[in-house]
Amino acid sequence: MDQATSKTSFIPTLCRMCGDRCAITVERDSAGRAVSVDAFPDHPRNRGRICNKAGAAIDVANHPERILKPLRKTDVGWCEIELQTALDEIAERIDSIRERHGAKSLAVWKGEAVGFNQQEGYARRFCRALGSPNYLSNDSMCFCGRYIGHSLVYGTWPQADFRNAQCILVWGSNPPASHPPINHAIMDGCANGAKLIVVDPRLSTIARQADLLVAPRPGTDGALAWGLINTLIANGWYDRDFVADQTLGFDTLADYAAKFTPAVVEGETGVEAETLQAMATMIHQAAPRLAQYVGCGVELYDNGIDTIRAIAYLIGLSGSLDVKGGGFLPESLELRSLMLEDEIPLPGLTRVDNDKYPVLHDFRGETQTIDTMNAILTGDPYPLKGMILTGANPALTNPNSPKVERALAELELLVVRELFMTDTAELADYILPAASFLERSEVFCHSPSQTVTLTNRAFTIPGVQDEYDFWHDLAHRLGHGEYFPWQDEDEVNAWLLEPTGISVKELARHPEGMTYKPLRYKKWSERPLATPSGKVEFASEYLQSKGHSEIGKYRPPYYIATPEPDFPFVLISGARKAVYCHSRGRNIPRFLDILPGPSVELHPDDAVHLGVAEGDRVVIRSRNGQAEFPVEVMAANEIMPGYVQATHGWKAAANINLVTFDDKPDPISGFPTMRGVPVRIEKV
Ligand SMILES: Nc1nc2c(c(=O)[nH]1)N[C@H]1C(S)=C(S)[C@@H](COP(=O)(O)OP(=O)(O)OC[C@H]3O[C@@H](n4cnc5c(=O)[nH]c(N)nc54)[C@H](O)[C@@H]3O)O[C@H]1N2
Ligand SMILES: Nc1nc2c(c(=O)[nH]1)N[C@H]1C(S)=C(S)[C@@H](COP(=O)(O)OP(=O)(O)OC[C@H]3O[C@@H](n4cnc5c(=O)[nH]c(N)nc54)[C@H](O)[C@@H]3O)O[C@H]1N2
Ligand code: SF4
Ligand SMILES: [Mo]
Repeated sequence: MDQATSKTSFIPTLCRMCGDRCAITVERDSAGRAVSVDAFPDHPRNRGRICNKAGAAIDVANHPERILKPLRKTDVGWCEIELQTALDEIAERIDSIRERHGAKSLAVWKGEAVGFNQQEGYARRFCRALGSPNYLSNDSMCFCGRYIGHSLVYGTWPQADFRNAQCILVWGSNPPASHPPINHAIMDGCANGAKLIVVDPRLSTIARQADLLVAPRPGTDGALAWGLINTLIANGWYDRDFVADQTLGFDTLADYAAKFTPAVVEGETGVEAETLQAMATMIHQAAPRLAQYVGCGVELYDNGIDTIRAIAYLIGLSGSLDVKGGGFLPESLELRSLMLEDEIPLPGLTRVDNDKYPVLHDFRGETQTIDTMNAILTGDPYPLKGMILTGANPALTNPNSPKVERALAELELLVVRELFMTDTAELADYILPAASFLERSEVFCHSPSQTVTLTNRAFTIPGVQDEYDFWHDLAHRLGHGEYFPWQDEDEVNAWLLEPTGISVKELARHPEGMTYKPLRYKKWSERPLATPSGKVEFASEYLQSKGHSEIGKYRPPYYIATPEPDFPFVLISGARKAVYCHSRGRNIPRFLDILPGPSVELHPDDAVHLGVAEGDRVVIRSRNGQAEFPVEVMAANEIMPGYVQATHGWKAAANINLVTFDDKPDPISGFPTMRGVPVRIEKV
């Protein structure tokens, strides 16, 4: 590491061991090495608290297995090459593919680990500059479902104002493991008097804290949400003025909801009438101070978007849109955009997913990764030949891993930017050493608090490029230098900030973040929402025009609609644990101390029937494939009989995505069925 100084220094920045971006301080020793991480005392995101993953940023940065030299695959294995040579060769091969197959035959894939906004912006910008419509990301199965589901109704995703709420309603999320700062906000809200309702088929950590725990059968939350809508409307427990003035489609909503009587809801979800009534009563009593949060627990079913739409309606009905303690509509900072969507519109270019998901494309401008795998293998609708992938490990994280591996191996050119040798990197033609988040500097907006913060580079390693330097150098080699005119990320930061009136210098003086706009509520009374009509759209003509139902109707999830008798159990995959992020961190000793290995969670009755005890190995088999896990026998109230849970990200036989499949997607977003997978459990 360079930047050696004579003394120890402390660099404030934002953590990115997960996406939550808590404010931290990194201690750098006199040799320029990052040696410890502590909480930055005063930032609205985390208010001086960090989780047990943050400290491991140091272990990642200084890890002995880090890739520090570019690697080229040869017949006899990996061979180290110079960075400039690697970039020259990659550029030549991209050029050759582009000449033979056109720019659209190239794709860029950005994963969860590099983050969103600015880092995503570089990847998107490069892809556009190249002239390809095929920008791919982990958002093919994360976040977009919730973003689209809410945006269809409100124009954006309202942010739950937990601390000022009177009722907090959490669906399919376990923030103590997945979003510690959100958990702190929820706990603060509860300490301030809010009641907490958690909807989760498992007794998760947050579910244990709930005043009311609601456990529907997995994938049936839509029916529960419609039951609530029906109860609220039937009792007159909704905000009539808000509904009359600000919404469209209430009658359609009310007509459809009427079907969801308590008996129908119970039949579909298993949630009893009294629980439904208690939930509706708590929502009514708290309204409009209802802070609702939807996690990725409901997103990865084949009915995900419509479920999320149905849940989202509760914000409008309770009149909690953009009120204190409700669903806040953040205002953004007018940063410049890196996207190049206006400059390079790419008219007439079909995406390699055959434009199958126009709603995903309209809202997110990305190609569905699931269909991209098929396109690579079949050449339909056209051949995809080259890919640059950064910050992702889809060989473990996308469903149907064997197919993902086959597809990525089929590419004529795969370039992977990585810190470590991963299952995906193994498939590459070139692996380029990537900077960790401590080696980058970017402008970051935290929208719920409307603050902007500059992240600071804690150190750099010679020869290890940050994301910007990489895209810059490659773009210049390919004749697109005009789109990457800035020398480094510091210059990008200045350019992005220019229209805002906030300078980099000023921002650097405020590691606690600068408020860019004071929080204001009920902005819908002054200006239209970002929906086509400017109103809250309970019914969406736009969605109807794309061939979908105008309201978020309930469809039972795949495993209920299409039972597979040979696979009597139902797998819910991916519940987050307090350490690890997806496939990351399995080489970090302090994480392995906390959670040494994978497990599949089983109900005790199921364990008895299967004749297995704690620690026994079982095979989890679906019609797609199989994985092998040690058993974790849960308490009877922790998981429903007949359902099993296994977290993703483990390698080899414990990769649960050997079991998940990719052929039953949500029809609106293309999100795969990562939960609600029919499986069989067999003792090894
Ligand atoms: N430590 C750690 N933190 C992370 C991550 C990580 O890998 N590790 N990943 C990050 C990322 S990218 C994401 S997207 C978030 C995701 O984090 P969350 O949004 O919190 O989602 P999950 O942890 O996947 O699932 C939360 C809960 O959903 C429940 N669930 C499953 N099916 C259903 C259902 O049908 N209905 C309901 N109501 N609940 C259901 C599960 O039982 C589980 O308890 O976490 C982020 N934070
Ligand atoms: N079965 C199942 N599968 C799931 C899920 C589930 O719930 N169930 N959840 C899904 C969700 S929500 C998501 S978001 C995806 C995430 O899936 P991915 O986007 O594949 O994320 P990771 O597995 O974290 O892979 C990130 C890779 O980037 C590398 N890396 C770390 N830091 C950096 C960096 O700074 N720069 C670069 N260039 N690389 C870096 C890491 O070493 C790691 O190999 O997984 C999904 N997969
Ligand atoms: S929750 Fe933990 S890992 Fe995530 S950003 Fe905050 S401190 Fe880092
Ligand atoms: Mo995610």
